[in-house]
Amino acid sequence: MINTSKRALSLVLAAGIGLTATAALSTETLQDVLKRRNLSQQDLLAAAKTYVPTGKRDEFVTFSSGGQSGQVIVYGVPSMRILKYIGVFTPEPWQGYGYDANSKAVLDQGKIDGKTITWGDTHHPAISETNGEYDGQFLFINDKANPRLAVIDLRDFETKQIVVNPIYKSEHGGAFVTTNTEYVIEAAQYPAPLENKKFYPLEEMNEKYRGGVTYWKFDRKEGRIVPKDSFSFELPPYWQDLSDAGKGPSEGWAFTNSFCAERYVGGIEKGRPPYEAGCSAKDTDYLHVMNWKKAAEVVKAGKAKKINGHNVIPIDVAVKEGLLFLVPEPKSPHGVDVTPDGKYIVVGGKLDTHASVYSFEKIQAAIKAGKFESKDPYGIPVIGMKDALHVQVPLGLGPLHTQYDSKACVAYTSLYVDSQVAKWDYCAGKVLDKLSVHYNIGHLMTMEGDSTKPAGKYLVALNKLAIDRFVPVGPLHPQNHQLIDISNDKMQLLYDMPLPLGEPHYAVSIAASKLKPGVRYKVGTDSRTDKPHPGAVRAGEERTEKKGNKVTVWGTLIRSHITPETIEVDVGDEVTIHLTNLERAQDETHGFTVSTYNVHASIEPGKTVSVKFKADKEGVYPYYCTEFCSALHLEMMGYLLVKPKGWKPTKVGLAKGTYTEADYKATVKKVADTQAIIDSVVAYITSVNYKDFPDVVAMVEDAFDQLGKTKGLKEKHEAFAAKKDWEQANLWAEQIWQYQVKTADLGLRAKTYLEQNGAKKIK
Ligand code: K7E
Ligand code: CUA
Repeated sequence: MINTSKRALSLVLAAGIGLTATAALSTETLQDVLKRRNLSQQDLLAAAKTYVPTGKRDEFVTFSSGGQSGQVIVYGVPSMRILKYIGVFTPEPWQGYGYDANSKAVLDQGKIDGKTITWGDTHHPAISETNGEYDGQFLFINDKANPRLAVIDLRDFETKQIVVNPIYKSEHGGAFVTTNTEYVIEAAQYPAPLENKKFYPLEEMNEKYRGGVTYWKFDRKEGRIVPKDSFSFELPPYWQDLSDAGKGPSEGWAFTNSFCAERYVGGIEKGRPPYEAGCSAKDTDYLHVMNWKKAAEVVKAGKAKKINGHNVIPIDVAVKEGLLFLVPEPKSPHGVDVTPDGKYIVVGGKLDTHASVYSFEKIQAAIKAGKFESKDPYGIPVIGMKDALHVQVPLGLGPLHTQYDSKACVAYTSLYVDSQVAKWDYCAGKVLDKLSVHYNIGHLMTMEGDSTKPAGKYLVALNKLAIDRFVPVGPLHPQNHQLIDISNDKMQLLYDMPLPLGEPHYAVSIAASKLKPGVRYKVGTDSRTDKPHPGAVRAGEERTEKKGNKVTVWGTLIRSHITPETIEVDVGDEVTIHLTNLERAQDETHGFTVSTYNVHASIEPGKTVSVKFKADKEGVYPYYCTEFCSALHLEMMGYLLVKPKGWKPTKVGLAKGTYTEADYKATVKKVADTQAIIDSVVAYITSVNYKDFPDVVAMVEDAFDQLGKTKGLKEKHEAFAAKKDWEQANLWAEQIWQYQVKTADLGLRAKTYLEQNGAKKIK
């Protein structure tokens, strides 16, 4: 114990002296390194474009779908350094997601027909927008396998809500937001009956199976989707795919492409050609053009019907009200992407070599003139392709998704079959450049490339296959995100980043300066509801109560102890432990687990979290803090004692340690010496303009908080010393030193920060 303490103090002191890196200066030149590592000038150029020096930060933050992991992956551009995995549809132990009661409540919103689903197939993240620009407030992401949509708050990067689509069985085309995030758009993929659990045979595909597009109403103030104010279009079974909302002149409208407008039903087992043949036989499918603003009014006017309690606009109502039109699009298309100015809609024809650029103006003119070439079998007016097209541009094989540059009229389209990115001009209709990627690119993404103000600079190719790009790790390869420089006329491939967590279909990037996440919660916050947690307590209010077989603990965490340190229950009790992290310093997270009870919580500064379990096994179970939070982190623990039925104590009093007066005096001296260090640090901090540095102010507050806890302890150890109880005297003095160490630790951190950030002397 004493040795550990000494080491802790020397650590603290070392930090104070401010040990600088004094490694011998390298005598190697840049040329030497290029030679030794077999790098070319071109490599060096690429490295210079991606390298973010130690201590510096990325210019953009990317939110990538985590594919089958059901999570979101956050990384920086251009460094491609992974910053976080956000637990969304799948439990994530580090964050306690699915292992504490509060986050479980979020995952439980995603139950379907009462069934817990612990994974998701995430495809498309979307950042909330204001006037068509990314505002950095919220992130949405879909689950294709189980038709669900999640809301992540970018104030703390936590999942707050999961909504289940009430009428679909799959959901590929989400999430896409309208220009002011009034709605989050989500399209079905595989047609199915819209009524829950209704069975119809495949022979009734055309009559009873339906597709659709859902508009989830988003309440920005609450930061939650409002299911009762949301609605869907009932659509023919055309396998609706991706969507994009109009902007500028096309605001109020949205576009959803589709494939398998053939409505084909495969049946290899019956000797019928498979879906792949029957779904791609015809030359065109349908782009769906929808007036969502007017649709919302139609729903308000009570013209929607309810299916499974959800507002659905029947096809005939949508046609009658002029909400829905079709335009042919070639051929088994995939992406649909509105240009930043909102004038054009670009569709990639997977099996066609062209990108088709539709003109919103022409579409509107045809609608106004009532100029339709036909009606589809469901009575939806079809606008002639020629009447809607601005231009078709031959790009290459397998065009899929399109993203935009900050330069006017410049677009980038992924060519899946060619494994290339095509840079082209959608106004003039010509190809500008092509770059090979590795291999089979799906989506691609430019910085803020979905918004009305793309930032250009970088493009990420989200490739489907990695094949030989990385050190082999078995038959399952990582995914490959390739970073490309698009700031010049010619694109340059810069960097390969393996992503080993699932297949991220799509990603979105935002300027890092637009994100303003907090570093601490208001003390006692349930981060999943953003409301005060009923189980929160302040220091000194900790308690344990037992009512019948229910034991509730109101506890706290602060460096380096958990209060309480003992929890006694009877076997079979239902245990709820509420824990509040009382820290205010940045990054002082504590974790909490109880041996073998499968609970875990991550409790960041200010947060309150509950864990619940049934103490169904008698015995002794240590609980402890799982984040290395301080020098005495390993001591941050306690015991859960699960007593057998009818147990009676057999021994009174805990074993005594052996301490002498000399031990006590040594500790008292140590306390005095440490106080001198603290005083010198305080003298430094208060001699400079520390109040101009909010991070330092928080550290200083926390430091004084820690020091404040020593109040009364001096009297306490002196009283025990007077009674010659050297153990209690020594340990209470030692406890003062514990608080001092934490104070000194914070103080020195503040001092270093001030020195490195140019604090100025004040008079
Ligand atoms: Cu093209 Cu799901 Cu957007 Cu995969 S999707 S690539
Ligand atoms: Cu708290 Cu480790």
